[in-house]
Amino acid sequence: MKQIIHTFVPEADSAVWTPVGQGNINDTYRVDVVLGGEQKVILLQRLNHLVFKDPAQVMDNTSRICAYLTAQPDYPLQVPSPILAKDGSNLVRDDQGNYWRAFPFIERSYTPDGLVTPDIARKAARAYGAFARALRDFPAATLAETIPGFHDTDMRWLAFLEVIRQDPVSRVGGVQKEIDALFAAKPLFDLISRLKRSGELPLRVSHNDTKAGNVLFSMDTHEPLAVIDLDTVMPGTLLSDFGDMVRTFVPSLTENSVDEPHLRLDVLLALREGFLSETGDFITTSEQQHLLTGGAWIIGEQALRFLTDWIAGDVYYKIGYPEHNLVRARNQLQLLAMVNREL
Ligand code: GN1
Ligand code: MG
Repeated sequence: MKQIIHTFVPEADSAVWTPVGQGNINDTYRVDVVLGGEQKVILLQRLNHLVFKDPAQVMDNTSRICAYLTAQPDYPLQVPSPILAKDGSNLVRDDQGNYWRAFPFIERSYTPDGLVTPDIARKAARAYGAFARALRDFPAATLAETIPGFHDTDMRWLAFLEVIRQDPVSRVGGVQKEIDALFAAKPLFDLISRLKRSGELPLRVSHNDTKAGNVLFSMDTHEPLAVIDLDTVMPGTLLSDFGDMVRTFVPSLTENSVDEPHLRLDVLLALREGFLSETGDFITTSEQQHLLTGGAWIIGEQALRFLTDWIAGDVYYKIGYPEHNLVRARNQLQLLAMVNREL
């Protein structure tokens, strides 16, 4: 750790690091360093290169997006651009082959955790909307796909069928009900594919991880300070970003809960209002009309992803206990049923 910290802050006299965040993929640390008597804080992160197979590509996307946002005079949020190592690179490899990058640590900030209020939801959706707005003329197709086929549900469907066929750890027998529920969601996935193919959903810069935890808020004003976690910024559709907000903000319980969540309609309305306040004047009618379909799609796709990982033997998501992926898959399926019933 000391060696890595030193490549990003060569003059550091001493450093203390503490794990932060609850990401399922990367490992994140707050690092407090002392530099000639002065305190400095950076955010150090190990990028999971089993998930992001081309870490340099991730950093290239991130740097381009940060530079573009920084150059937009009316982008209302801070842009935490990567800190360069002493050799000028934005990515450092350690002796074990791990990849590390660093960002400025935004002090007196927090990410909303647990149940967010309609007010926080509205503000977060406005922040993601501002992000989409600032990037609306960015040439989306020139960004790398840091995880190929990330929201290509057709591709994820084929992977699901394949893992069911292989049943590598004999779990298929125990989840027939869940598998059936996903088959029932196939028409929804097909509808999204049709909308993408027809061009009704234009290709846009998409954040792809628009949960509450990826907006930094000020402890003082409780206003958004920055949109963070640009690893999955890729060419995509606007629907998946709104959809992931619906998936993560609207339920009364998190994706890790064993109890049945309910939908909070006041939060849904707040999300819509916040997002459209920034995007309403440039998105297409079809995008507007299908915002809720985006919610159902991303919830269904997340159920598909968790169930695939459960059947595969927990190879992708970090798990906290043996049944974690199954619990998450069931939770998302309950949510999907509720969205279909109530919205
Ligand atoms: C992963 O690591 P985290 O929590 O930011 C995943 C998201 C999922 C989420 C589900 C690169 O995000 O797509 O929606 O878990 N990120 C990746 O909790 O797969
Ligand atoms: Mg993430």
